[in-house]
Order: sequence, then C-alpha cells, then structure tokens
Amino acid sequence: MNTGVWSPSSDSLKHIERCRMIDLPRINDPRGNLTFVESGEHIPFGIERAYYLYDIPGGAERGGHAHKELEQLIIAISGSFDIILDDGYRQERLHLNRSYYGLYVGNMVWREMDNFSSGSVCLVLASTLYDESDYYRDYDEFLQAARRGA
Ligand code: T46
Repeated sequence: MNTGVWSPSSDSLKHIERCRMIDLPRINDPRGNLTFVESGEHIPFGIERAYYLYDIPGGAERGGHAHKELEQLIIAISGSFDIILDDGYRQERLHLNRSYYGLYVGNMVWREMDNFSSGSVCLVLASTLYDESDYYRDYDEFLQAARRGA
C-alpha cells in the first residue's frame, strides 16, 4: 500500500496499491484542533454521502464486503480500530487511530474491520449514494471477479 498524499498518477495503480493513508490538513489551535477534507483536493472523488459507525460493542466485526465502483475515505474520528484490505492477491492489516489520517479505499478491495476500541467512532466519506447492487458480500464471488480483472 502507498502512503502519503493522493496524486493523479495514482489512477494508473490497481486496487490495493491505490489504497493509501492520507495525511489531512490540521489547524492546530489552543481552542482545539480542526481538520477538513475537500473533494478533489485531498481525496480523488466527490463526496456524495457520509455515514458513521458508533456504539460498537467490544469484539464486533464489521465490513466483509467489497465494492464494484464505490470509493471511500475511512477515518477513526475517535478511538481506534483495525481494517484488513484484500484485493484478491494481497492482504494488509492497518491500524487507524488518528482523526487527521484518512484511509482511502478504492473499488474492488475486500475490507474487514475489527479490534474497535471502546467508544470508537468511524466516519466514512463515500463517492456515491448507498446502492446495495454495488456490493460483493460473498468472498468467493469477489475473488472470481477480482482475478478476472473486473
Ligand atoms: C464499508 C464499511 C466501512 C444503508 O442503508 N445506508 C448506508 O449508507 C450504509 C453504509 C448502510 N446501510 C444499511 C445496509 C445494511 O442493511 O445499513 C446496514 C448495515 O450495513 P453494512 O452491513 O454494509 O455495514 P458495515 O459496517 O459492515 O459496512 C459499512 C459500509 O456498508 C461499507 O461500504 O466500507 O462500513
């Protein structure tokens, strides 16, 4: 996986290689810090939807799917959790624990999430509205599609 800021040249990379930790702007202030995300500036997509995961019980696991087209930025707004990325060839486990880092996850990447800390909140910025037909929820079906280059 790449680290650093998104750049247009990333478009030529495939699936997991396009996933990257994005260091978001931080305005440090004695009153409290501020971080912001702008479409096309910090992330390579326009934001159509935001959702968040919260009140997550200990030991819970989420995810267990991939998206045909959707791109997302995943942020540990509070607390921490792990995310496992898998493009059908490689797997990588990442720990998210800073509200100023966003994990960009492109299409055709299977993701699983676990190890949520108590009180953690996961904010997700997404490139499209919710569409169940964009999901692979069966790993074997995803694997077949990924390996034929869908
Ligand atoms: C992802 C991880 C990080 C909606 O109605 N609208 C929405 O925008 C979303 C995201 C979900 N839903 C419904 C669909 C299911 O009936 O909420 C229910 C739970 O969704 P799901 O099991 O997909 O939740 P997670 O936490 O496993 O996955 C979600 C996203 O679906 C997924 O894209 O990357 O968060």
